Amino acid sequence: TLGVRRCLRAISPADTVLPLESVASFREGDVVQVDQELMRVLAIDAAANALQVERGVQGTVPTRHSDGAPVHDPSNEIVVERGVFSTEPAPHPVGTQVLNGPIPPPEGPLTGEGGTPPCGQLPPAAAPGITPTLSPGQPQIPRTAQPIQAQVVEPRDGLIEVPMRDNLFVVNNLKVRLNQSVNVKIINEGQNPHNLRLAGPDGAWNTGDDFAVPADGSFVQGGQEAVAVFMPDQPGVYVFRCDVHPTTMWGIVTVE
Ligand SMILES: [Cu+2]
Repeated sequence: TLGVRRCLRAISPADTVLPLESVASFREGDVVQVDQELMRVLAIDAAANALQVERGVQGTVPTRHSDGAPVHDPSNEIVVERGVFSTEPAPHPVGTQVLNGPIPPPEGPLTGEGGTPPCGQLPPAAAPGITPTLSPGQPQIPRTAQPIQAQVVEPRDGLIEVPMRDNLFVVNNLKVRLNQSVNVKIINEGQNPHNLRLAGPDGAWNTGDDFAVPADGSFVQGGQEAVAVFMPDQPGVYVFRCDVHPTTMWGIVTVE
């Protein structure tokens, strides 16, 4: 290890002078370590390359040290055995971080959602998509929901088509004209049952102002489709979801 100097002769417990290869890296007042013993440097004899030391400081005990024992300043140097735990000694560039492992896990949940990624994992990527400004009182889109797409889908010839898979709306940013009825067709391309429900202007699910496809509140089985007529009579930005998958399948309808 760089900076470690070796004793040039064996040191008895009573010795207070350490003859070294070099004293260049030591200063008066340093606490140095030799084996398990700590010593305080009282004076430095540069001409003789020797340290005058107080033995057995900081609760350690003066002991015998063999010829060649390493002397180092534990405040900024460590003596290491290289290549332990079946690893190989390797060169390390200047600036390499030296960690005192194992690294304890961070506080809190290990899901990564709170900004603290689990060991070895990157934080979750920011979800693509937009953050819509919903009309007041609309249900909050859960964090687990599919992203709201930037791509806006409008009716063609009075029909808006919403394909669905397991478990997402293939398009989920819809836009319709105020006071203009539109056929909303959901096409279940998946295996699971799905539907599409707006909470409506009151923001509450399963109330009289809901709009749902199928309109009778049932679900569309895999491979099936359903249509209902939507008559938007209040402008705003409304959420919709699938009642079967209320944590993931969400979208918005803008009425203007
Ligand atoms: Cu669903």
